[in-house]
Amino acid sequence: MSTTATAEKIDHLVERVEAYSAWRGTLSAAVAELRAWVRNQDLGDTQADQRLEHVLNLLRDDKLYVAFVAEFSRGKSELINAIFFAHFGTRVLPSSAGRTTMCPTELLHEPGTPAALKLLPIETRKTGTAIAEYRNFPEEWHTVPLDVASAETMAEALSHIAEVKHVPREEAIALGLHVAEDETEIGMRIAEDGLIEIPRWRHAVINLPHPLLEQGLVILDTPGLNALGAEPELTLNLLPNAQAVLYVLAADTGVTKTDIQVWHDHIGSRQEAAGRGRLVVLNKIDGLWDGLRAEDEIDAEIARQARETAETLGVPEANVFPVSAQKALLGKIRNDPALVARSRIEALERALANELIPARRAIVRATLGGDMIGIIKTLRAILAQRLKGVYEHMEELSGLNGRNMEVIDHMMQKVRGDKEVFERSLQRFQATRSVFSQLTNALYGHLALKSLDTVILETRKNMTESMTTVRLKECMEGFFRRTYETMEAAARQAQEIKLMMEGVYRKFQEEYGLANIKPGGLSVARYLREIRRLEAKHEQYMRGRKLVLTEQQVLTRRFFDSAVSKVRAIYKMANRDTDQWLKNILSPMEAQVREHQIQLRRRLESIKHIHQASETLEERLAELETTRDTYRAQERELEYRVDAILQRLEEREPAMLAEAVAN
Ligand SMILES: Nc1nc2c(ncn2[C@@H]2O[C@H](COP(=O)(O)OP(=O)(O)OP(=O)(O)O)[C@@H](O)[C@H]2O)c(=O)[nH]1
Ligand SMILES: [Mg+2]
Repeated sequence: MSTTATAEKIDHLVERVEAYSAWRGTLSAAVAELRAWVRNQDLGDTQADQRLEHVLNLLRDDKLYVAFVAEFSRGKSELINAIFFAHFGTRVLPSSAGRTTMCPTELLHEPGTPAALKLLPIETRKTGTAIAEYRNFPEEWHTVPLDVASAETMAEALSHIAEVKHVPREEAIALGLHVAEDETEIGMRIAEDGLIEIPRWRHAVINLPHPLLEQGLVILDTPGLNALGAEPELTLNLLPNAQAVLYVLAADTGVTKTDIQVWHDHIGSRQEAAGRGRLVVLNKIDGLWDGLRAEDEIDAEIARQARETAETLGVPEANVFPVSAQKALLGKIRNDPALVARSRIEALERALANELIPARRAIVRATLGGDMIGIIKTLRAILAQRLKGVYEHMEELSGLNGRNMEVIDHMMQKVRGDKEVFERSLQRFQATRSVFSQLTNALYGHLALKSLDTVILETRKNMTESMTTVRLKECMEGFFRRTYETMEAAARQAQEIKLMMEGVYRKFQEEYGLANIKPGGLSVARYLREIRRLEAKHEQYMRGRKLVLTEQQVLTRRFFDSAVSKVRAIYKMANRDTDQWLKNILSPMEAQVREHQIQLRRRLESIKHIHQASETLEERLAELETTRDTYRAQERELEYRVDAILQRLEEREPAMLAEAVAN
């Protein structure tokens, strides 16, 4: 990239994303080292190892999502070109008057795979399978190779995103697309040939080597309202998960009725809109540069429009960014800093970086922090227990000094006795394990996908048979209610498991002085929140609506494509989290029990040796001292490594720090 003032500013976003991934990189290097060290020192168990691997996977798969949402022709694609792809020296994503982008388009980089455009045919909507699932089936996608060296051929290849096709009305309905009856209505349009114009593709993925995408940035371009409303996965999945959503308006059209509708459907309530990561872009301000008005008049006009936009949408004025995407692109391509400055794109780019990166760091910090602390606690407990064992044994042996054989004999009896007692309580522990597995079976029973599928089938049957909108609503409500109920039942069951395990832990602690570990709980709050959000979305959609029969069919379809498949995904997630939770709840116990057993055996061994006079007391004590020193060194090293990871995790972003100092 060039070193002009413009390019430096463009690099600002690149640099911040790079700094973020460098942070993530060192973090994962430190975790990987810890893992290797733990293995090497024979410190952890397979559980600790798996948990560390889990942390590493989280770090590796970490992504930053930025989505662009607007009514058609507001300049989303142009804005993406200007912010991210100006260095290609041309317009990469198709952008033109009228509807252009016809399907949601993700721009990302998959390491080790050639640049390509992948397109999922619109017909796949008939299968009721979510886009997310199709990602695992490459053969379902139409693939067009991309030649990144040639901007022209690339732009040509990408023009597929704008493709449409004409189909009979029944076909459009069968695809679950809503057909607009007249100009005022939102939906697929009737083309000149009397057929319905629909998008040719359901979803597009552009795999591209690019400095930002390589660092894990994913950009989501969406089509304007009509095509957008058709794909529930966007509303329910892709947009809510985005760290930043840029909502684009155009200065020449102002805030229209359909703009407002997009805002409500996809950005949602005022509360959500005022929250983090939601930026409003007032595009096409170059339309005001008419060459007649003075510069300060133009600025005043832009300021007025920005203020009004903020008022209309109920967002702080500071969240509204007037820009000219087209002039920004042009200025960057021509290397014209004055034009870039006038386009005001830089303020938006800075805001984007500010929304994106600190938020992402916070998420990584929160998810990882919890995991790491759990792992560290287990490792600390193991070490503490080993040390305790050594000290006790040393004390025991020191007590033997100068004693006669009889005393040693007695001592051996005692250790044998201890071992037997412990083994008996292990049997008791095994017995509790069978209770434990009964309880966990019940827990899995609540969360079983099979039972959910039965509910889904029933709901589908009832919805298909229902004749009225009211009845349809009842079916939907019933579905959500049943999912809440099972989630709540699962939570109760998990609580019971937790209480039982607490009892077991307490007992082992009291009787054998094992570390006092308090198992964490399994929270279903997250799933409930997600399901509630889904229900709210559907309620909002249904509010006050009376549907004719064909619309009811479309709605039923939509409901199954979106809400139901999302609920299923939530259940899957709950099952995975439960697996993890159950492992975590048992593993410290198992690790400690194993340690304790090993120590008892060691004690017995060394007393036996002294008894048989095959080793002197002094030799044995010296050996124990060495072992003690090793454990202490391990303890120090563990703390040192853990500190390094936790400190890294807590680190603030350099750019934010610089900004805080400057202000
Ligand atoms: N004057 C001016 N025109 C712009 C600007 N940004 C975009 N345009 C034009 O507006 C038209 C629509 O831009 P797109 O980028 O295709 O808009 P979009 O929001 O992606 O639209 P869809 O893909 O149809 O949803 C194109 O002709 C652009 O050249 C701008 O800042 N100023
Ligand atoms: Mg577009």
